[in-house]
Amino acid sequence: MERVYIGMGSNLADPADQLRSAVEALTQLPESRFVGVSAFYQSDSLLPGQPRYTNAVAAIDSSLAPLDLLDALQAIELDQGRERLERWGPRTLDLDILLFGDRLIDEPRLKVPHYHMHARPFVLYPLAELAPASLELADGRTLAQLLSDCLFIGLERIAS
Ligand code: A4P
Ligand code: MG
Repeated sequence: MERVYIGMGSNLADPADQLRSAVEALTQLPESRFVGVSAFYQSDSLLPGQPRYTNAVAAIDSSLAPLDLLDALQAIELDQGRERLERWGPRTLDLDILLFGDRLIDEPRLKVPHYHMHARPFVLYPLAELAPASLELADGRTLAQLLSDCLFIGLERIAS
């Protein structure tokens, strides 16, 4: 079993409800044990002209192979009505594998750690609720250092 952190985001069709359904689906994953979920956080989209996002991070322990987990997460996205009309478009549900144990994965379909996670407050703050502050994420920088480096702009913590 390896500890896996999953980033969740939604900005369509009642985002908080989408995240709650996603959490329910994560508890049903094969060969995996659900560990926990952060609070939900709201913030403006990085791309202008889109509704605000609700984001959270979940932790699971899993013995699935990384690509099998990716398949399972994409099935959950589709199940919750995700349509890939345009890259970076608004979405009912986005599930990203942030970290998979301490693996570095560089495959066409899967890059881990997830790119840009180390600079995104809507990933780092919820992650910090679940992971140790001493966790090393990028070029030797810890979660604690990355949090103090990232700009905290308009991130609103809401009940989950
Ligand atoms: N893929 C590669 N690595 C991974 C990974 N670690 N986890 C591949 C999951 N998937 C991974 O993803 C495209 C492909 O990435 C997948 O087929 C998979 O094989 P996608 O979910 O279809 O595309 P996307 O989400 O539109 O692209 P991307 O690059 O994930 O978008 P971002 O960077 O997540 O940007 N603002 C706020 N406040 N909160 C947000 O969550 N999200 C975005 C989307 C923009 N602005 C936002 C937020
Ligand atoms: Mg994605």
